[in-house]
Amino acid sequence: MSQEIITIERFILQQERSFPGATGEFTQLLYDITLAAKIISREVNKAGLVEILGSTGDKNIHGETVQKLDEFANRIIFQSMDHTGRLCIMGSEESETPLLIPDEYPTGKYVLLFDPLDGSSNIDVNGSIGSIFSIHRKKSKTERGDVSDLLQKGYEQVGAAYVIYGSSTMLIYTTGNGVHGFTLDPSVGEFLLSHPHIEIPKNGNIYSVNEGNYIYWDDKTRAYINHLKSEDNHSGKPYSHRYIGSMVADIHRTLLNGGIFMYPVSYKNPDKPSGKLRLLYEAAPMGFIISQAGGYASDGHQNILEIEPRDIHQRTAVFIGDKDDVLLAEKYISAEIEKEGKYADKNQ
Ligand code: AHM
Ligand code: MG
Repeated sequence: MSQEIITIERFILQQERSFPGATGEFTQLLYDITLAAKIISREVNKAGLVEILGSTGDKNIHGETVQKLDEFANRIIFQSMDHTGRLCIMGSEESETPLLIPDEYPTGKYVLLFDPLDGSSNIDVNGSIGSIFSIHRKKSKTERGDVSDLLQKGYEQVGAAYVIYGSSTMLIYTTGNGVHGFTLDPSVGEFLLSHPHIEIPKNGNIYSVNEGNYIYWDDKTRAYINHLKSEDNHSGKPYSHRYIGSMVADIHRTLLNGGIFMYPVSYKNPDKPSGKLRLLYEAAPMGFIISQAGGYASDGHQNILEIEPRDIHQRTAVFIGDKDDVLLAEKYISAEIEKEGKYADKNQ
């Protein structure tokens, strides 16, 4: 007997039924995200045809001005959500200031933060890219929301999702009740359940980091990464290294194969050491998803979901993946290993 086909709509509705008080608004919000994802996926798949259809700023064969894909994705997500009455405010990695719901539309009780097209430097080489979404409840008392609605801790998320535009387009989401994955069947234009109840495998031995930044890391970060590359780690053999340079794709692999993804603090500018990834649009939603799959997300010192955001574009260091790997990273970064006298690293 062939496997039952479950569309994302059916799955989300089934999940909603397990919450007796649910109004359906949240379900609709998730569904709005899937619609935006399908439209972006269609455009991303055309990116290789740029020679034929025209590059950014050009007029294409239809006489339309071709947009940068990240600007296009930003606009599509905003326009898919602004009029629905489900959101009170939005925030995007691409927009410096909060995105307000236009006056002519009603507002609702949810808040959406998103990175419309992450890893966009991969577009020109046909590499995988993604979109990331984080959903909170409205906190402020004002009708149209304010920045306090955006500045919520990762723990307060009620949902998070990412879409990977890879060899297939997949959507992975959590509402705090496990992590589920859907693959877009382009022939019917539907996301179909392909990965129910994803759990990050234990003891994967892959590490993912931009090692070109080695000279900008501190000794603790180097010591941890050297440990993974040594035979002293739990697996008894060096971890394999994989790095796409697209957070969604690197974390997607980590979710399915285990191991750890990192973007540590850089001391390139020693007066202003900094992580690269954005807390609200990247680290917190991916951290929520990985935690729901049995993994853990840290900035090297504390759970990413516990960080109190101060700025909507705040950056953070990221260590995310298998719980044991990330906890060990925390031990190195917080210098506990050093204190235990285990810091000497023969590979350094
Ligand atoms: P972006 O939001 O400008 O696309 O940058 C975020 C991306 C992540 O997807 C990826 O993990 C990281 O930047 C790669 O950075 P680097 O090229 O420094 O390794
Ligand atoms: Mg990004």
